[in-house]
Amino acid sequence: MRHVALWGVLIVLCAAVVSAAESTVYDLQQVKPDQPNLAFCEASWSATKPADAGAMPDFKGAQVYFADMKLGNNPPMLVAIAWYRDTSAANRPKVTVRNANGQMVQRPAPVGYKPVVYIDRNGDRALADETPLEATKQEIKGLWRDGLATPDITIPVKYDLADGAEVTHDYTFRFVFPPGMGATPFAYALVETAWRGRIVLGGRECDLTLLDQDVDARITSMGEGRGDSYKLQPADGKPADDANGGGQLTQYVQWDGAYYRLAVRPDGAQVTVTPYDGPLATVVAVAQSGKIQPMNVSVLEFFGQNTVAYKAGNVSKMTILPGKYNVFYSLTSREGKPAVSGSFQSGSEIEVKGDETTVLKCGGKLTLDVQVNPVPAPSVGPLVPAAMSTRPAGEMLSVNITAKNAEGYAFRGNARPGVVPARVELLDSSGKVLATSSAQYG
Ligand SMILES: [Ca+2]
Ligand SMILES: [Ca+2]
Repeated sequence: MRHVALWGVLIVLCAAVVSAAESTVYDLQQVKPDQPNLAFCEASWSATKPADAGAMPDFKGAQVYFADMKLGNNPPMLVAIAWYRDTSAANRPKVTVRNANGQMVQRPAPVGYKPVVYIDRNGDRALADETPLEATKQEIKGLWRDGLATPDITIPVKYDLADGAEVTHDYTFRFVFPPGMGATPFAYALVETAWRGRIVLGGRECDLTLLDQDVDARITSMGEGRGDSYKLQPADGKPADDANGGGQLTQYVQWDGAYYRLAVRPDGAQVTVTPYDGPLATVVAVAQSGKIQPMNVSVLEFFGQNTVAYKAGNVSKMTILPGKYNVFYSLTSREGKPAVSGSFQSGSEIEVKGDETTVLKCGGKLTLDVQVNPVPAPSVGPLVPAAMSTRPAGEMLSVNITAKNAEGYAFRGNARPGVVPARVELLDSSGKVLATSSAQYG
């Protein structure tokens, strides 16, 4: 009996040692992103000055929006963007619009704006004492030639870590204003601070980069909030099998077909990697459908709160973490003739369970729901050319075609050269065809 008891203790000890050894902590370093990291500033912008704000500059009739930006554990930092109208031709941004003949042409926006940013760097809630940061024309390679941007802004950011320690990092970003952007109650930033380090996943070295996508100077994954983003690049340059090389940061990432938990310290300077060894769910993908057979599932992608799983090639089977997912998949003809392809996404979440097999039927007969609605006059937004804002409401129509198969998967769009398509025509009251569109499905 003594022996049995001793074995029990030894087994428990060994198990504790093994699972502790599985987690590896890596330090990451601050770097500048390789490509522009355009981020949407999640702060709430309001035209109302906060009640506790101190002395303000003379904004001279500009449209002003205020926000309290929260960076790391810093106290909220008061920021104002003052939009000054600017009608001088030289400063009006060029926008690309469609002319009456349907050609895309460049012309100056009707009104330009000169945004000026004020940041309460000394934390006294006053902006009159701060140096204004004027946005000037800047080409941002990979994004645009003609937008506006402030100079770089570097703010020391404090973090209270879970172990009681406190660290401070410099956080650098620029407010950026895409071409043609009008006075808007929101802001984009180009975040110049990223975190990078070499980690080992399944015996392979790769470089992990973490990017702040909501301009709060914290790195969080989906489930903890909106989710920042990551990139994984193998050090040997050989792409991994069945991996997400990047995207929205989730608790678990897929690499060479296995899953790893990435626990990122909120300041981004450290990550703990733990291989996932719990139960997996099996998904069998069956391409079934109508007139054109046989079909292959060529891409299968699962989007969940905890992970995103991806597989390309001839996908007939996949193992993924248990959970709820939206599914995206592509079908192609097995023989390649006629060239057939289609991309689809699930209309609702599916749930897959550990140690169980779920059969996913991709394809099937479709039912169509066609909705035509007048498009309201677009507001002048960052991605809507300013010249389009002069269109009256009702001049444009939107046509939404939703198609679902018997399994509830929604049709998104496809292309199939060589086959007579189903055709959708949009007619006015006199029967004149205003527009046509085609949709096909096999
Ligand atoms: Ca101040
Ligand atoms: Ca963030």
